[in-house]
Amino acid sequence: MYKDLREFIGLVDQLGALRRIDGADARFEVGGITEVAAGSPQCPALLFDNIKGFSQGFRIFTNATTNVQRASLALGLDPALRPLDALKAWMEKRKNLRPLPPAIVQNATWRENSISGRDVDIGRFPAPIWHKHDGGPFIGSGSLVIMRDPDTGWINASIYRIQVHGKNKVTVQFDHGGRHGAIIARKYWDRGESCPVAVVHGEDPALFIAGFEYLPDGRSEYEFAGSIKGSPIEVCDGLQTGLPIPAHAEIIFEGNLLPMSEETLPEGPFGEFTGYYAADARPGPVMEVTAIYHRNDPILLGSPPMKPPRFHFGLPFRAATIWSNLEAGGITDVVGAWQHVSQLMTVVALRQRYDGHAKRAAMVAAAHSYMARIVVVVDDDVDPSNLADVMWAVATRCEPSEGIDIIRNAWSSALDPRIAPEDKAKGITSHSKAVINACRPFAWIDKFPTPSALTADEAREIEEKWRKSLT
Ligand SMILES: Cc1cc2nc3c(=O)[nH]c(=O)nc-3n(C[C@H](O)[C@H](O)[C@H](O)COP(=O)(O)O)c2cc1C
Ligand SMILES: [Mn+2]
Repeated sequence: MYKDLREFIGLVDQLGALRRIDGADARFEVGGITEVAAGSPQCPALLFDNIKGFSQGFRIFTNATTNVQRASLALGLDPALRPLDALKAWMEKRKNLRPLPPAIVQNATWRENSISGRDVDIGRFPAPIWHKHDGGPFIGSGSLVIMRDPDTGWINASIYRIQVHGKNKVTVQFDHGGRHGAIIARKYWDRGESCPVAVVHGEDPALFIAGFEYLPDGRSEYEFAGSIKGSPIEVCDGLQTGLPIPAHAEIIFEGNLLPMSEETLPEGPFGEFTGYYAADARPGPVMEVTAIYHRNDPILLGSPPMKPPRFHFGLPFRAATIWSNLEAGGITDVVGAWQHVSQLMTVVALRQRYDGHAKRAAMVAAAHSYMARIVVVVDDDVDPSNLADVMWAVATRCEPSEGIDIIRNAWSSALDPRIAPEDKAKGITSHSKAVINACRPFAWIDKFPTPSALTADEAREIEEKWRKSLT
């Protein structure tokens, strides 16, 4: 398995999935090229160099894990797996992961260059303005924020976006007060102290994935990433904060997150994963950067949110969690789960065994579908990862007057573009979910017209046998 981001980029190149882009402008162009590439059928990963106005070698890597192949690669799975098989493999692997603590090492590659005090200048690094109405450059779009709980010593390492506000100031954005980073920072602030923090840019892709996972309080993303890789993440203490920092990461900021009662700066707006700007600029917590370290020719891992279906991860990781939840809840015969529209639509496929089986699964899936207004259940002959197949089932097996239920006041967020401004102002962040039963009606399942197309297995057999003629 890859050791760090550089080795991962090497593997992507070997797969023929890397494109090198020279001379792009960090203002809109890096973001624009990333968006176009992410929406193209090949969906290549991109390595930007000679970025306008920045030193040669100061690079940005985007679309790291935006398709199934590279998301699988990052998880240590066979990149040739088909979408649903890859998600199933991840679901099974994730179930058996045991936390693997990081290993402390004495030397970090980011020590190659150290800058501190007055010499700190974030402006040397190519922070893109990703979309045209963004409030400024965001150096952290897929970067990790490291903090230590002052009571327990627990290390949290998650992804929160980082906006640049000057030579030595950035803001860190917590979507809500329940984010682990927000909980930890508040503990320091309530004592009238600043919160020591490190921002890790250009991290190992396993850490990028771990930083997105919902882990329980007290569990470290480092341990999760180590277990994905089957070997501990190597960390080295930050010189100023003493925080453990991944030794092979590319660029590190160390500093303090100031109490919001002391200072805030306008954070955002920032184009979101829904494909909209959810909010205007709001006061955000400020990190004073006291030291920067970086590898020679550093690479920033950029992961801007983009209009769906483009998403940070080509495998819908949260659908894997829903699939596990269904199994853990005793719902048998689930053959697949998937999310489309960048998590805004959930699909479960199952082999119906009894009346009510499909709705039982749908309700569990709906309960766990963050921000998704649409939840669909399909029979086991439908591939939930194939949106055309899913819509075929919806259009031919669901009688809307019988098969659609509305669940009100369900889980969404302040990022939801369809919550009315007056309601948002009142703090309303819930929405309704349409649960669509697109399974054949159980009562007359045997009389339902027989599908005319090949089964998935039959289609695969034909593909194997006739591959040469077909490609
Ligand atoms: C590329 C990317 C960017 C993200 N940006 C933010 C962000 O700016 N703010 C935020 O609160 N969550 C953001 N998230 C989601 C969190 O990283 C995710 O929910 C994580 O589980 C939170 O970790 P925590 O439970 O340790 O707080 C982002 C996720 C990804 C993959
Ligand atoms: Mn966490």
